[in-house]
Parts: sequence; C-alpha cells; structure tokens
Amino acid sequence: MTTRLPPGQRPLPFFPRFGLPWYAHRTPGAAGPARIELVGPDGRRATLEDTELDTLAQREQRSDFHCVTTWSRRDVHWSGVSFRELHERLLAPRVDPVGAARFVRLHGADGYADTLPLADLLADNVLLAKGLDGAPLPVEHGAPVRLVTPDHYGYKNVKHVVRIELRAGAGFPWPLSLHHPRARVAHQERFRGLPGTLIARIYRLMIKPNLWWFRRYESR
Ligand SMILES: Nc1nc2c(c(=O)[nH]1)N[C@H]1C(S)=C(S)[C@@H](COP(=O)(O)O)O[C@H]1N2
Ligand SMILES: [Mo]
Repeated sequence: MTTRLPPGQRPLPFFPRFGLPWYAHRTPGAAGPARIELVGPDGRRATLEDTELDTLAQREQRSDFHCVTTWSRRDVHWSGVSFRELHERLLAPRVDPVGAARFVRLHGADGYADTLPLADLLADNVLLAKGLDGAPLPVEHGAPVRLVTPDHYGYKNVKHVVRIELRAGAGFPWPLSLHHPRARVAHQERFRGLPGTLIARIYRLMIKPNLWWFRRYESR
C-alpha cells in the first residue's frame, strides 16, 4: 500500500482514540449489545437490535482513516455491514417507506452527533462497523457500533451509535455548526466557510495536545 494520502494528511503510526476535547471524558462504559433508535422524516420511530445487524451480509474492509486535524491511520481493518444494505433492508422499510429522506443524522451515546447527506452514505465503502482488527470494536473506537465512512473526515465517523434519524432536510445544527456539512477528504472540506489548506495548518498544532488530553481519560 503505497498510494498517496489525500491533500494535507500525514500518516500516524498508531490508531488513537480521538475527537473533540469536550467529549473525551464522556466515553460510555462497557458497551452492551447495540440498540439503535430509528427516527423517520415524518417522526415515526422504530428500534434496531444488535442481532438484526447479524442478518445482513458481513463485510470486511481495509480503509484509511483521515482525521480533519491532518493525521491519517492507514489500512484500518473493519468488519460490519454495508450502510447501503442496512438502509435498504432495515432503515427505509421501517421509518421511511416513501423515500423522503435526504439527510441522515447519527447520534452517539456520549452526546456527539453529526449529519451527512444520505447519498454520501450510500457509497460502497460506508459501513456500520462492529469489529476492528478481527475483534469486537473496543470502546475507545466506538463500541458497540460506529459509522465508518473513509471518504469523509473522522468527525463524520460517529462512534457508539444509539440513534439514526432519517431527515428530509439538513436540520437546525448546520447553519451554526463548525462541522462542514459534507467533510469530503478529497476536497479538503475541513471547516465550513474557510479554506481547508489554512485550517489544516492550525489543526495540525492541536494534534499533540489533543492526544495527551484523550490519554488522560483512557483508563478511567
Ligand atoms: N460518539 C463520538 N463519535 C466520534 C467522536 C466523538 O467524540 N464521539 N469524535 C469524532 C472524531 S473528531 C474523530 S477523528 C473520530 C476518531 O475516531 P477514533 O477515536 O476511533 O480514532 O471519531 C469521531 N466520532
Ligand atoms: Mo477528528
């Protein structure tokens, strides 16, 4: 694997637990089986159980993971189910039978959430992952289930998923959010309204302090 990394990214020799610093102390404790609340564009609700994920085709995938702060972890080995198949078989039939959804908002057990266009999540390399390196996903990497979308910056890869909302519109948070609505790695969509190359330089300075901050909470 000697393909080039996307613009502005540099490899990191390990795969850290990472994120926005104000979530570092909120990692959920030992995760039980996944139980995901589904919400449709018209407000209808359903529940997705862990065992139902096992009824879909199980996929293994090796992909690079790109944090917006410019570190990348190459060749991460995930196992899980295709988000496209999940949507087709279990999400749309239960909460969006008419196909009104254009956006998907995923919520984590720690209060974290982010939104993506549904079309982006239907790409072939998007997984809802339950495994890492051939073992169940460890809590620091998003147990019991997380989104894996390699073409988007790390912050769209929501961990500890507890709710998936299919929405007709992008919804309230975006106009005020610092998150980019698409966050495509290839386009350096790092931060809404500012050039990705400039933001990359600022973010790069934050990697070390943030790694230190997250390690403080690792063994608690
Ligand atoms: N629930 C949740 N998901 C999250 C985050 C978080 O703090 N909480 N941080 C995001 C960010 S900014 C990054 S870079 C990746 C980091 O994933 P990792 O901890 O497995 O390296 O998770 C993303 N998903
Ligand atoms: Mo990130």
